[in-house]
Amino acid sequence: MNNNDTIFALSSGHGKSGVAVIRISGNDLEKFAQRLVLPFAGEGVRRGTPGGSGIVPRHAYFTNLRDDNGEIIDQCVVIYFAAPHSFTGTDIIEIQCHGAPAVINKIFEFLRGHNMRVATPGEFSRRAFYNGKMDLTDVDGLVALLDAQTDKQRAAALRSMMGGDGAIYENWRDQMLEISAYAAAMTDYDADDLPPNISDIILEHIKTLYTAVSGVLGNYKVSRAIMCGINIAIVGETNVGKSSLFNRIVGSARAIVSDIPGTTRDVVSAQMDIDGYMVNLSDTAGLRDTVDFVEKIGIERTNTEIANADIVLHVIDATSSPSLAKGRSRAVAFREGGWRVAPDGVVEILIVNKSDTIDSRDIRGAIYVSAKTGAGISELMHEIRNRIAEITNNGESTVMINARTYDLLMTARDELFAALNDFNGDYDILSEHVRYAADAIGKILGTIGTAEILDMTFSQLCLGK
Ligand SMILES: Nc1nc2c(ncn2[C@@H]2O[C@H](COP(=O)(O)OP(=O)(O)O)[C@@H](O)[C@H]2O)c(=O)[nH]1
Ligand SMILES: [Mg+2]
Repeated sequence: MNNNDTIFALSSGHGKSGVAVIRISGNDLEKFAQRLVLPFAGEGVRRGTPGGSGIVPRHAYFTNLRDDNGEIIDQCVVIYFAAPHSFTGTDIIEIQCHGAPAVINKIFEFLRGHNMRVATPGEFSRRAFYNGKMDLTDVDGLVALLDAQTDKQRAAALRSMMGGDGAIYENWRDQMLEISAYAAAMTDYDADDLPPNISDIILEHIKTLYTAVSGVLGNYKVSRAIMCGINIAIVGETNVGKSSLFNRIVGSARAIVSDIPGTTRDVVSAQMDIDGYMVNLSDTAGLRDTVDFVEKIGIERTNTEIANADIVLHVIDATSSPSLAKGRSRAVAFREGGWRVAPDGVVEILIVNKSDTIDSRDIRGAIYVSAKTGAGISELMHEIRNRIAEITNNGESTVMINARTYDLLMTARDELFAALNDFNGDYDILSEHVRYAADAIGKILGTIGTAEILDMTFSQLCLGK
């Protein structure tokens, strides 16, 4: 891969569409851009050439795009972006053509004939990164934005892509480097020549940074819930109506509904958008003692689902007295351990299903629904919405954290902790710890980077990005 190559890619989606966008990135594209829009003999550029002979950057030219034999390939809009004012920081030409595969292929063939090659996935962003147009948190944001399915995902990704997260990290890193350098320099001075409370000042500053890093790490669960989705598992004994409830909630018949106990042996899940949040709802195998091998696997999976759940919908059967008794004692346990939060911290909503068959509503804190008639479902949805709002801090914006940044933040936090905790008057050691913390933050930004991290980040991008 050569950074001086002229590369091109289809930046819009594949398949038939009204308009397709082909992007070209290279070092000196002005002449070629002119070649695309300037008139052939006897033919003016149809619109938009504001006098003069040179091509005007960032100006939309409507043109008959011709191949080298003078044949018209398509009518296109061509825009030229001069370096460094482009997405990649290189010269860029954007061709907006009709979105037919035949047109796109023909333009590709034409570009290849001009010594250009197809870009690898993420190569445009890689150039933007190397040219200082984006840091790695911006690229992470872009990756997440292209994957965004819900409004909250879009908003969080966009903030990261537009440099919101990068600015926070940049600020921390600058402070850390400054402290580290200052501490290192102190060993050159006599204690008498330094301000008397200098160690307090430095330690206080490190403590502030430690608190800030810890705070962002504390939001990891929120960030994960927004970006990966909130996991909601429907659990309960067999035949209580879990699959029926799942179908009610999803609004489509994706789960198997039957009155033979143990029908739902595997985990069935659906993704939904609730208030802009991505929700992964899963229907699980009923929890009961069984000798059936396949069902046992299903139950094991159910337990995994519960372990990964942010919210558990615990379903009780109104037609079964043992089930109701269980619900009653569960409700009491909740009230003792904190309202509707199970002892292990997972939010649990207690649901009495088949309420169409009974009149009493005596389990305090339970939501009575009927998957059959739909009664109580809107109340349940309201409850789910409230719990989601709690889990996500009401959608308050937080730094977007992924697995990569999480590990590096942990390293930074641990180094700052060590700097504070191990301090025995040796400023060299303190300086080292803070320096390592700064390096970890530098890796988040990509200021300090290994080829593997870069490859992993950019390879998540599609062609044309
Ligand atoms: N009367 C009544 N029957 C229900 C209701 N929900 C489910 N059922 C019935 O209960 C049986 C078990 O339902 P299913 O959803 O397969 O339960 P699961 O084993 O917990 O997934 C089926 O015969 C359903 O028709 C309900 O709200 N009211
Ligand atoms: Mg089922």
